Amino acid sequence: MKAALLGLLQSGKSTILSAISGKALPAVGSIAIAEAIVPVPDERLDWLTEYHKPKKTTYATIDCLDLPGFNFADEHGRAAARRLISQIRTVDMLVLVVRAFESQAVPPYRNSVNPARDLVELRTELLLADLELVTTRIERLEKQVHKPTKTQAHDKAELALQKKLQEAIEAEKSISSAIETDAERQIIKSLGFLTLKPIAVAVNLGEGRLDEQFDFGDCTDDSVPVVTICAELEYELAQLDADSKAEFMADLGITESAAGKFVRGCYSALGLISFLTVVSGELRAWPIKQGTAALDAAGKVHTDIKRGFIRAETFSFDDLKEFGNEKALKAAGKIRLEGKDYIVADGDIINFRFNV
Ligand SMILES: Nc1nc2c(ncn2[C@@H]2O[C@H](COP(=O)(O)OP(=O)(O)OP(=O)(O)O)[C@@H](O)[C@H]2O)c(=O)[nH]1
Ligand SMILES: [Mg+2]
Repeated sequence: MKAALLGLLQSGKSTILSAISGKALPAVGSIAIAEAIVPVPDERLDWLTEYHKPKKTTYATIDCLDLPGFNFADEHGRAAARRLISQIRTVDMLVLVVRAFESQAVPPYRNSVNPARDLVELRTELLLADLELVTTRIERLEKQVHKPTKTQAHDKAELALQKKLQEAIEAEKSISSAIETDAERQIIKSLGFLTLKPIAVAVNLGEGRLDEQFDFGDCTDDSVPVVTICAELEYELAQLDADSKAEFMADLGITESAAGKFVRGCYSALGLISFLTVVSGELRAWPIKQGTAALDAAGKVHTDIKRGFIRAETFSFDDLKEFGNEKALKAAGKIRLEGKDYIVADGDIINFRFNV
């Protein structure tokens, strides 16, 4: 799973990513896209590690791209932003980082700190980048459809669809509102429209505003997860050893780590849940889309397991924790044998029975 962190200049993207991934901050003024792996905190895995004492525990991870900040205030900045944007069309989701912190040391974008305005500007620019892509495709397809190529039928279908998308954007509607069928969705899938990607918003609050909720009002819809992070503080906490960090967090009243909040936002935007396995001494969390059937979940673990799927021996983590051990679970009838169509639930611990 790949996410791109993007935002306006100096909103705190690199500080957040460093705090949650442990990777060093990029050099000041860096214009390259950096990459960091964020481990997905999971208290269930922590508990199960104590319980099973596995040889290895593998947490899920999110691969995060840290983009240099966008500056749409001048032409040079706009061109640089467009180039960067064109490089993230294959990511699974976007995390829009907006600045809400005040600081004498960091000059604010457009001369004032205004997270709602910044969010609107970012989303508008993403839409404009998509419009540019639509326009380029239309120009190309209009030339191409007259040629008797193998792809002519497909090209015609795409051209009609792109024109529909163009109309929607020009009427200030979303691209998704103009896509009516799965076939249409399939036609443009590989183009990676940014405004079709799930998004989460991370508000960088600054010190002293811990656990503050942030309300964007009308400028974002309710389905977009908004997480609040005090980037600099989290960055400082990340430099401490585990014990001191826990002590400081308790003193400051921080109940959830920045990584936890960040990942929760991403999982919610993507509609992900996790199931857990213990195979050959390895305890592992597997992220899947909500609504995934057992057979496809098996395929995540190994294609052989999917091919030879017999049954998914399943129980829930919560039940295991409540009953204390698997023997007690079995006695209570809490271990189920599920078939290939069973919809996997968050926190299911699954032992796939298979035969190849
Ligand atoms: N006071 C304060 N300063 C912060 C906070 N977060 C980031 N900063 C400072 O703001 C500046 C920019 O932070 P970065 O994390 O580099 O922001 P960025 O979005 O990656 O910046 P660009 O990649 O240049 O766009 C740095 O000087 C940080 O120390 C915060 O929560 N509080
Ligand atoms: Mg940066």
